[in-house]
Amino acid sequence: MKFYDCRMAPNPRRARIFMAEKSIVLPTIEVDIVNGENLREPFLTVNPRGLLPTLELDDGTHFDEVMAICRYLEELYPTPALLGRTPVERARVTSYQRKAEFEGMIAGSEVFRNGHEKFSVRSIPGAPHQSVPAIPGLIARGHQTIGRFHDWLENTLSRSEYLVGDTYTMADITAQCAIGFHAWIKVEIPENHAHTQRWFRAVSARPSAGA
Ligand SMILES: N[C@@H](CCC(=O)N[C@@H](CS)C(=O)NCC(=O)O)C(=O)O
Repeated sequence: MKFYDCRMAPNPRRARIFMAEKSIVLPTIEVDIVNGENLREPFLTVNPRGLLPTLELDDGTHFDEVMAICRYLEELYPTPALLGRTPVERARVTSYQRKAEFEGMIAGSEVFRNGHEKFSVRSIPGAPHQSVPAIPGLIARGHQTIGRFHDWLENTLSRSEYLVGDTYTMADITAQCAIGFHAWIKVEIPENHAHTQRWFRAVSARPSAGA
């Protein structure tokens, strides 16, 4: 297997933390998004969507999407389980991971890309041949969605150590990467969200956070 990565980008980081938690070490190819390496050959042959991260299997199969990569790796390396240990836990991890992805990661991307001149004609990542121009109104919507994300985190973390009970899971990974990404748009965890602050200190202290 080979892992196509971009060190500075938030979505590849989700997969890197997941792999670090499981001590999975894969040959890695760095693709420079800032200089548009993902939007030209040879990378477009690997992933015509132009998106990172991407996983390549030994038989040449490629796929992208963080959750597809993590689900595949969870089957090959089940311990520690990061997608849930029981049917109920798996359902909750799926649900909470998706909330963190949608209201944290994607809302951050909405704010960042619709307000940055570099993305004025390419507000949606990847796919150079299917560019979507920026829509400035989405910046305000993104900020409101991040507000909901913060409230949901605080409420959930007031009841448990991690997002899904007492075990660190993929839901935490996506949420912590979303908060890290929000630094790019100068958005922080609200000061009075003590449960989220406590949780963020703990997840950031895990060795995998530096992956
Ligand atoms: N939903 C995708 C998101 C992937 C994504 O947006 N990746 C960004 C890096 S964080 C990217 O490839 N950007 C390329 C670009 O901006 O052209 C996933 O979960 O893998």
